[in-house]
Amino acid sequence: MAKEIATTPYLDQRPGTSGLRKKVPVFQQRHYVENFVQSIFDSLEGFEGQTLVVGGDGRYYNREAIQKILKIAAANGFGRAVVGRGGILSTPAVSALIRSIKAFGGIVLSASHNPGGPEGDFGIKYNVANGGPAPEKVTEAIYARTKEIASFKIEEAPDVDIDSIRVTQLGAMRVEIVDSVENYAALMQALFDFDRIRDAFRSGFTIKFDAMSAVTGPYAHAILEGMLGAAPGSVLNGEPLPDFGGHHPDPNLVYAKHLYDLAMSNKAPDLCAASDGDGDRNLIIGRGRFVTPSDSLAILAANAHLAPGYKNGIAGIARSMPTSGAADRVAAKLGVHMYETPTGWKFFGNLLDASLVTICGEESAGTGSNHVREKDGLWAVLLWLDVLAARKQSVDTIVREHWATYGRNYYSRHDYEEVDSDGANALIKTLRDRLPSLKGKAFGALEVKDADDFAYHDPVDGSDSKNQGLRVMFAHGSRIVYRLSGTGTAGATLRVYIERYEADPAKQFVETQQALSDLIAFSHEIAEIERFTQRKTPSVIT
Ligand code: VG1
Ligand code: CO
Repeated sequence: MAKEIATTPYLDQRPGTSGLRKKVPVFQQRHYVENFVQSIFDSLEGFEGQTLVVGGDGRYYNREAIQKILKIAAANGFGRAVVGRGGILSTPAVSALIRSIKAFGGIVLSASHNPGGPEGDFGIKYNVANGGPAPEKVTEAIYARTKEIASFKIEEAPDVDIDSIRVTQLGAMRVEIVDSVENYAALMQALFDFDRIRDAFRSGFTIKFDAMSAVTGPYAHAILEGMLGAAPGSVLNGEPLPDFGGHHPDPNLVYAKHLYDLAMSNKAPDLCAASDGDGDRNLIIGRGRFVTPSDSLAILAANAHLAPGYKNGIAGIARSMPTSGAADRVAAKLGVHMYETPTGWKFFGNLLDASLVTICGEESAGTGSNHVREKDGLWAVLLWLDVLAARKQSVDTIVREHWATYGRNYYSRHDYEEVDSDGANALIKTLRDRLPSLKGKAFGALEVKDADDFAYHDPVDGSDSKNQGLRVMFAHGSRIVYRLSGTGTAGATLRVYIERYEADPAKQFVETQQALSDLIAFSHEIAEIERFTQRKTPSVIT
C-alpha cells in the first residue's frame, strides 16, 4: 500500500557537475534519499505508467538506495522499473538501456571516481529520456523542490529480490530484474568489428584492463575475455566491491600507477586500459606510451571512420572547455564543426540529439559518442582496439604519427584537493576581478592575449551557462584555466589546466611537466595559489 509520509527539507541537496554527491553518512540521514528522490519525481511530468531504469556501480549503500527508489517510484505511479541484477549497471549501460527500451528516464547511483565504503562517497543522478544526465534547468528545479518538500510517497512492501533475473510486482508497478551486461554488449557489437578484434587477439595482441574493483568488471569479462577472446586474466580487479577494495577508482596516473608502471616495463602488453567507479571514464596506455585523454579524443575522432559504427564519418566534435585543443585541429582537417562546452557531460546531450556532433570528450578521461548520452569507458577501449586492429600499428606509432600531422598539445591538470572552501572561492573571485587587467600583461616571454570567464550559449535550446571557468590565454594556443570542482564532497578542489601547443616534430618528445614548466610557474603567480590555498604544490597531477 502506498503511504504519504511527512518530512522536512535538507538544504544541501543541490546537484553538482554530475548529480548529488555526498558522503555515505549524509545519505544515511533520515529521509535524505527519500526527499531527494521525491523531489526528482515532483520536478517531472508525464511519467504515470512509464518506465524507470535503476542501477548503480555497486558501491556501499547501492542496495539500500535502490529499495527506497523502487518503493517511491511505485507509490508515485511509475508503471515499470527495470533494474540491473544485483543493482549493477554502469553509467553508460543505464544510458543505453533507457534508450533501447524507450524508458521515461533513469536513476544512476554512483559517486563515480570517488572512493566508496561506509565513510566514502555516494551519489544519485537523474537521467532523462535521451539517456543523458538531466540538463541544468531540470537539476535546478529538483534543487528548488528539495528546499520545500513536505512529504514523500512510498509503497509499504517487503524489499524486492534484485538478485535473480525475473519479473515481480511492487504495488501497481512491475519490476524487471535484467542482466547488467547483455543490452550494452549488443550495442558494442553493433558499433565495432568484433571479428577483426578477435583476430588481433588470436594473433597475439595483449591487453590488461583494470576494472579497479568497480562496475566495469562484469562488462569487461563478458566482452573482452568472453566475446573477443582476450586471454583469461586480461581483466584485473574484475569483481565489483562495495568499497572498491579500499582504492580510489579513478583511472589516472596517480591511482592507476601500477598500470602505468606495467605499460612502461619490459612485460608491457600492447594495451593497458582502465575505467572508473561507474564505468564512464577510460585510461589508455600503450606499450611505452601514455595517451592523455585530450589526445585520445583527438586520435579517436581522426580514426573513428575505421570502425563500422562510424564508417560514414563524424558530424562534428564537442569537447569541454578545459580539454586541450588537440581535437580542434582534427575537426578543422575533417571540415566539421567543433563545439566547446562547460565541464560535465550534460552539456553534450543537446548537440548529440541535434546530430551536430558524433564524438565528445573531456580532459578528465571521458570520451563518448552518439551511441549513448554519457561518456563511456569500455566504448573508448573498444574503439582503440578496433583502430589498433585496423591500422595494425602500435599505440605509440599512432600517437607519434598524430602529433607529426597535427602538432602536439602538451597538457596537464594540477588538482589542489580538499582545500579550504573560503580560500578557494576567494581565489576565484580575486582572479575573476583581475581578468580585465591581465590582458596584454607579460609573463616571461609570454604575453596574455585574452582572459575571460567562460560562458556557454547552447545553440540548440538557447540556454546560457555562466561562470564556467577562468581562462588566461596566451599566443599559439597556450593557456591556463582555473575552475573549482563540482563533484567533490569535502572542502573545495581547485583544478588548474595547463596547455601549450608544439608544432615542431623535433620538440614533441619533452617530458610533459618539463615542457609546461614556465606555464606551471605562471599558474601559481597569476592566481596566487599559495596565498589562497596554503599549498605550494598540487595533490594530484594528471
Ligand atoms: C569532474 C570532471 C568532469 C566530469 C565530472 C564527472 O568534474 O572534471 O570533466 O564530467 O567529474 O565525471 P569536476 O566538477 O569535479 O571537475 V564522473 O566520471 O564523476 O561521472
Ligand atoms: Co565516472
